[in-house]
Amino acid sequence: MPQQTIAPSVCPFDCPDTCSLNVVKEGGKIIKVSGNPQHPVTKGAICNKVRLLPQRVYHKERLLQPLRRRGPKGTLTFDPITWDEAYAELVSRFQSIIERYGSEAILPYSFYGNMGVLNAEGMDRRFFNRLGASHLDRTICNSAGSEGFRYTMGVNAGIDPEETVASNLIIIWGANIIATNMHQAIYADQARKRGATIVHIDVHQNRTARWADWFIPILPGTDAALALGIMHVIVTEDLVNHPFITRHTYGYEELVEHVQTYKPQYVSRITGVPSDDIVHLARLYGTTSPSFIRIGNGLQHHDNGGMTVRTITCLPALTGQWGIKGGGALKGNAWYAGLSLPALQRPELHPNPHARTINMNQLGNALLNATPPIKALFVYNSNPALVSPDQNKVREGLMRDDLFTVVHDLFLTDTCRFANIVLPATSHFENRDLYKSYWHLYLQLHEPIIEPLGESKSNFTLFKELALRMGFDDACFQCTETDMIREAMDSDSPYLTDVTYESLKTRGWIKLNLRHHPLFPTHIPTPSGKIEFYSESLQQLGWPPLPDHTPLREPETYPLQLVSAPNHNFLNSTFGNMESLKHAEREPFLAMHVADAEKRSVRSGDLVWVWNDRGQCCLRARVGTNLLKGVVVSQGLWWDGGNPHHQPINALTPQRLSDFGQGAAFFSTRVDVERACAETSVMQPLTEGIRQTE
Ligand SMILES: Nc1nc2c(c(=O)[nH]1)N[C@H]1C(S)=C(S)[C@@H](COP(=O)(O)OP(=O)(O)OC[C@H]3O[C@@H](n4cnc5c(=O)[nH]c(N)nc54)[C@H](O)[C@@H]3O)O[C@H]1N2
Ligand SMILES: Nc1nc2c(c(=O)[nH]1)N[C@H]1C(S)=C(S)[C@@H](COP(=O)(O)OP(=O)(O)OC[C@H]3O[C@@H](n4cnc5c(=O)[nH]c(N)nc54)[C@H](O)[C@@H]3O)O[C@H]1N2
Ligand code: SF4
Ligand SMILES: [Mo]
Repeated sequence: MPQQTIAPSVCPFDCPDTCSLNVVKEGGKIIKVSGNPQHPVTKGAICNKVRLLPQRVYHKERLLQPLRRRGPKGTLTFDPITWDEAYAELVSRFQSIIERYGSEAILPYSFYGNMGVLNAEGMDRRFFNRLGASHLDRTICNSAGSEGFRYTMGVNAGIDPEETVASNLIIIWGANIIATNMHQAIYADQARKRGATIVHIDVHQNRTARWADWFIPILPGTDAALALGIMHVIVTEDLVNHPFITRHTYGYEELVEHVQTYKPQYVSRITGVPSDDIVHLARLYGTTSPSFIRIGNGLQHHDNGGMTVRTITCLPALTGQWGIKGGGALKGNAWYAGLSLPALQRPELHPNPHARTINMNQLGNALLNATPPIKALFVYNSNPALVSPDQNKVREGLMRDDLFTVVHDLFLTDTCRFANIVLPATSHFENRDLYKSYWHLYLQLHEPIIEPLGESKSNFTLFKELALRMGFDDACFQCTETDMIREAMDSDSPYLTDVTYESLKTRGWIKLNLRHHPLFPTHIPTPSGKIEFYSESLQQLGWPPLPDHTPLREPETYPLQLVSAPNHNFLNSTFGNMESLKHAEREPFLAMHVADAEKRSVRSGDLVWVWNDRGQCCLRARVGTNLLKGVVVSQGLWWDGGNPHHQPINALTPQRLSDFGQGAAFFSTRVDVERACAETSVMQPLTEGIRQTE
């Protein structure tokens, strides 16, 4: 029997849990991936999709060599080329674009398809800074809510999730954690065994709703009103913690005055939540300690997402939760890692301090209308032809013949259909990297487990080699991965004291040291040094200084509100090409309320067109009562593989930006729905669409 070895690894995907993995190798190949039982958070449990990683790494469609476009854009007609040829073409195209249009005509487009610090935000940033490219504002995911949280707490950082086993009330608010943060659900289950109650507030009765003790369905974009209604009851019934408020908060008197109008009946009309439920929830929250709110990303993919998160973030202070084990809130914890971004990314290499910034949520407009025009787009760690809003604009832009597009990925994604050059990327198993989590508090080191497959290269290697080919002789392009990890860790963050590269290398992971500098509730980094119910910073910017509810901005031309959430078995669009996981999700669907379906003669199982001015999409109706009237929900970013009859779900979503943080407003979309004729087939990739040559 061939010898088996086990190597430690880290899950690289854009998921809060950042699990520690055990990888079994046999004959030099990875044959099994499981959760590391030793890791304090992972404790041996991982999701199904990552257990299937061996299938993804050795997938027959994995890209193994560079490709150059032969046929028209929109098709997957490519010829293989060598890396030398690919580099030569990139260098000559970039140089001639810079000569004719200036370096800002080149735009990187990336996100966190791989969360490794070096491969997601390291050597690439150095390269594009040195090149003088346009900056990309990477705001597609969490920027609105992070900024909202900051206005209340001074920083976007919450409690240690390991402590939530001690909570007696857990509110999962706008997060589908059974799918998107499974270890938070495991902690909540442990708390529940001790008697804790789990409440889930969402627009859709999804897996998390079915697992929770109490599911509260709500109309999209109205959660700030619900939070203000809870405050109204808590204040009126004097369930507040006065000593805490006096010592640690700013603006309580103004808040009390402000929430007078948010009476349960008024809030009920806005939110669709019955007033009895509002009162019950408020009393539960007002009388249970420690209580914990897990603030999800669903809340902030709205026009009013920043203010919504700011408003919810005010709740724990009212009952004095901060500082009690298991009390408080958590939206994201990436801030604690405190890595040195300037050392990693070297912003001073950029020749133009005033270079323009393009918001990634407005890629469509940028490709079509930016002046001076974007002439080259370099995509890596992302799949904009599925994930960016207003897809028809994005794709019209990507179809431009005068746009030179390079895509670096492991697979021929939908974005590759628009590429001039496609470059093969390694999987994270083939890389050395450093991982932080945006939820738990462990830094983890990753050593390569297998050699790069075929001719694939990591982002780190690609951008380092490309820099040398461009003639960039700066020392920072000579460094090794280990050098770069050390540079990133060389920071004065109090949470990194005692965390050295050597200690990480010996142990594999290290917990950030929160005890060295506890924030809550005594070191709140707001301007007032207190938790701010009243924010003068917001006032100076022309926003309401107090937490507030504002209606969504999408004109009411179309009657239904569409929320296009992620699904359980994909990770954004990653894994959308794996048959077993597609099979588990069955097909793209649209959940709709019976009343809305009856009005349109739609029955469960019918195909429906979902449309608005931006586009149209064909989905399978699932009719029921698991969401409120007037709301429709889809799940997953499905590959469309160039099927000319169908558009992806993001064909419907707007390029509008959220109130704070210039974030995406995916879920503030309005649509109408109509039964499709029987011959229409639901969006499914054409199988030939994912072959290398047609
Ligand atoms: N399995 C899986 N895991 C993932 C991902 C994935 O695609 N699949 N994606 C990863 C990424 S990048 C992220 S950002 C996170 C996201 O994970 P979460 O933080 O869970 O956020 P979302 O899944 O975007 O949305 C959460 C929920 O918000 C609900 N929602 C939408 N609008 C509203 C609203 O106005 N009010 C309320 N109360 N609820 C609303 C949606 O129905 C959805 O169930 O998950 C990560 N993990
Ligand atoms: N309608 C709607 N749209 C959404 C969302 C939603 O909920 N609804 N969610 C939004 C959110 S929160 C996010 S974060 C974005 C996510 O959007 P993206 O960041 O684009 O995420 P993915 O779709 O997973 O695409 C990541 C790509 O990176 C590739 N990749 C993985 N590792 C590497 C590597 O090491 N090197 C290179 N070069 N490539 C690699 C993967 O193969 C994959 O094709 O989508 C957003 N879009
Ligand atoms: S995707 Fe999330 S839950 Fe699954 S293994 Fe990775 S970090 Fe863990
Ligand atoms: Mo995200």
